[in-house]
Amino acid sequence: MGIQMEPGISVVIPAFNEAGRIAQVIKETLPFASEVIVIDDGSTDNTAEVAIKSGARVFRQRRGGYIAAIKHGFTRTRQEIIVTLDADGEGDPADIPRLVAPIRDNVADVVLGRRDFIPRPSERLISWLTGFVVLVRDTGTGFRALRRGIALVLEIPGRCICGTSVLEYRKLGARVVEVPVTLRTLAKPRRIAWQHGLQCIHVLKMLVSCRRQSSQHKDIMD
Ligand SMILES: Nc1nc2c(ncn2[C@@H]2O[C@H](COP(=O)(O)OP(=O)(O)OP(=O)(O)O)[C@@H](O)[C@H]2O)c(=O)[nH]1
Ligand SMILES: [Mg+2]
Repeated sequence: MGIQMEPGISVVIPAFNEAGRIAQVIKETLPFASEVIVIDDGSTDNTAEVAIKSGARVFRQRRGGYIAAIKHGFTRTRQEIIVTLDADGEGDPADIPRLVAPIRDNVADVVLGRRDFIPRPSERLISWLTGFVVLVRDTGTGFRALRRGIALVLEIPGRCICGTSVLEYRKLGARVVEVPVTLRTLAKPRRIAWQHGLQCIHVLKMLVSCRRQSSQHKDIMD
């Protein structure tokens, strides 16, 4: 019998104008990954050059935003477990082994890095809304591990990943767990998430369709 190999890890880092921070993030990530993939989302600084020099596989795209960047990254991966990590250094790559452990132990298909403090009230509101169907406290985290097979079929509707992504995992029947992760304080102002107003509407629409689906399912079972 051959030796059973542990599945490898592809880390996908979406990056928009992160030349000042990306080198450190890649350096800290490499020891925990089989490959580090950076999607440069139309940066106007030298994010891509810095990322290449730091040892990442880099792909450039026209500015498409966070969701387009991670979805592009998923298609470039070569390993069975994918981790997404923000390029601004807020997540600590040293948490990657704890994040992938539930997938390796086959108790989860998606693992969300739950931040000890969820910064925006709008994110807390969205997680409260989705809490009616999925028990996840932090639905807006950018630090997650997921099976490649799931990542490649995700649509992620909406303006951002908050709320809608967890509802989609549920729709796909994925086992989702949360693992606490460390949030590092950054010396940059927090972006105002204007898109969360519209995101609430997307989340509400998905919640309604989830409820409809589960009541249809109940009818069939009755
Ligand atoms: N803001 C922004 N970030 C992008 C875009 N495309 C990719 N990114 C990357 O997506 C990640 C998350 O973006 P952030 O601006 O840190 O989002 P956030 O963590 O919700 O916002 P902050 O709380 O301000 O850090 C970072 O790695 C960005 O470099 C884009 O179009 N806009
Ligand atoms: Mg950030």
